[in-house]
Amino acid sequence: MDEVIISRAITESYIKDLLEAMELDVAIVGAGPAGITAAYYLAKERVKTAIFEKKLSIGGGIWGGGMMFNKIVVQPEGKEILDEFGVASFEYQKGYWVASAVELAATLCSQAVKAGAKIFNLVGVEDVVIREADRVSGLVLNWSPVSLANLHVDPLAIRSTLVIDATGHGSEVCRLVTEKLGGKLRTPTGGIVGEKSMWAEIGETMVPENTKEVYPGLIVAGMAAIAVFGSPRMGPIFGGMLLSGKKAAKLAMELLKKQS
Ligand code: 48F
Repeated sequence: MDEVIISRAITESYIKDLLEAMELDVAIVGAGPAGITAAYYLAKERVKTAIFEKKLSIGGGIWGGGMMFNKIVVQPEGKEILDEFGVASFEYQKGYWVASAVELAATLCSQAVKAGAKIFNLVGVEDVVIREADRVSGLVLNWSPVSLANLHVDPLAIRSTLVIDATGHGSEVCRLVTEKLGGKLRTPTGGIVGEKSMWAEIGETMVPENTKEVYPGLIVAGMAAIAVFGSPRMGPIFGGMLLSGKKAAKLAMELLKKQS
């Protein structure tokens, strides 16, 4: 085996994927449960999609389950998605299904990639590209070690018809739009309302409900949608995240159809 051939194989195939990802239908920011589920449903329908994840690992808050007990709970609607992905679960009590956080994270990731989604880990989104009518039209990317080491390195950009903010509690893309552009989101205040304290029942209902196009070209999903619309957090019940990812994909496909 030749070291240089190994190195060429890695760099050439990575660059090929990156070049392909420079013009996307849907760019997803954040590889938590909402982002990966959205990528899976989009890729399954042959929509050109990629996820940019700033961390080394894929799966966001799934791995830690509840307070590092690596199990997660879903409600019956969420259980249907677990079944679709082939994630094992058991009914703990009527309406409460338990699954392994490790199996969920690994399976979501595997199924999304097999469906055709590209995942770029260690890549942080530090800004958006903006076009006429203040439409989000792409992402500004940099290696996350660049920001961790506080290095002065300019980013690169990709174009995308739609962007999904699936960055979790920080709702980072929406925050960029409000703070940098002074953009008005389609929320009651026009800004990020801010996540409320825990109420699992309401929080779970509101995750898919809040999954909307919140600014032209920008859909918000998962915990980011809770923060943006000011709903309560729900803790380690994950069905709402999966349903939100599925809804974000459906909404993106409807918007893409309208544009074509
Ligand atoms: O936090 P995260 O898992 O978001 P989610 O999909 O799911 C929320 C649940 O995990 C949990 C919960 C369930 O009840 O409350 O919190 O809404 O995943 C978000 C991912 O986005 C990445 C971050 O590292 C994480 O993996 N991320 C955040 N900001 C950026 C980013 C950024 N600027 N660029 C790239 N990735």
